Amino acid sequence: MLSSGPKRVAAIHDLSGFGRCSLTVILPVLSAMGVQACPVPTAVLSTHTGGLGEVVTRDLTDFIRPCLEHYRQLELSFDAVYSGFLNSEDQIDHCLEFFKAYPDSLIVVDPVMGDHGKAYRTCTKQLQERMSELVAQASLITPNLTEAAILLREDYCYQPLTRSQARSMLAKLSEMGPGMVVITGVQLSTGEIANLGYDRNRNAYWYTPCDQVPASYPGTGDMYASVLVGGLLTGDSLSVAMARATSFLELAVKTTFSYGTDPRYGVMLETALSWLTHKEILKNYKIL
Ligand code: PXL
Repeated sequence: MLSSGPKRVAAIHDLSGFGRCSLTVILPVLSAMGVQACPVPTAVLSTHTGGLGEVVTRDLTDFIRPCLEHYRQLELSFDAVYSGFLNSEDQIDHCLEFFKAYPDSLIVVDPVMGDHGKAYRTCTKQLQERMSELVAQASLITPNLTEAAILLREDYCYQPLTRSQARSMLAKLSEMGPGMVVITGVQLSTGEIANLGYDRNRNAYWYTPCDQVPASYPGTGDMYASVLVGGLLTGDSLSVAMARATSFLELAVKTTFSYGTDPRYGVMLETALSWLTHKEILKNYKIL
């Protein structure tokens, strides 16, 4: 059978002009992987909110519903609907409408709420509480450890996780709805920092260890999740998509660190992007 062409994703995220996060990294990553990304911006910001001063913001809550209506009129289909940073509680309802409109698509929820044990200042308690409604509809979620704790209504764990604690956290998140769960940036008691994955259909647990540098960059979660989405839509299994995303982030982060740039400016996506056009299968995952 002839291919129907590139897969198409509706990407519901904010557009932060400077600082390399959200749509400014998600669009190039998906394009480089041969996937068509259609942005549905939730807000426009001058920069991300991670320490670059007073951010200029325009909320786009009232854009999402008419945007979906237009796509419906056009009878557009999407292979995936992928949500991330939301700017208001009402945007939860609008994402739910998007998900409902495309029941056969891969629903990916990156529950962007915080990092390093703390919620972002834009992420209200109400938004945190309602994020589980999106998670319940998702095929795949990609929280970091902070967001996983918020979703599970647990305290953030500063101690390294044992393998059985890691597996239990993945399984509990999966019980909230999604068949695939990936948790990023987890310190394991083996001494490794890793991304963890669970595929409920197969009852399989994976992890992909990664080298760390002593710096933290915004937008890495967005890059990681978009490589996962691109991989899954172009034939990767979950563990191979995780290996691809982890290797790419390692390359981008280590390259950036070597230049000693201001971490708030994000990772040098531009220098790393061409690596994503390689199609070889990666297998540097381990069984958790
Ligand atoms: O990368 C997550 C993210 C997305 N959007 C905005 C942010 C952040 C993280 O700081 O500030 C606006």
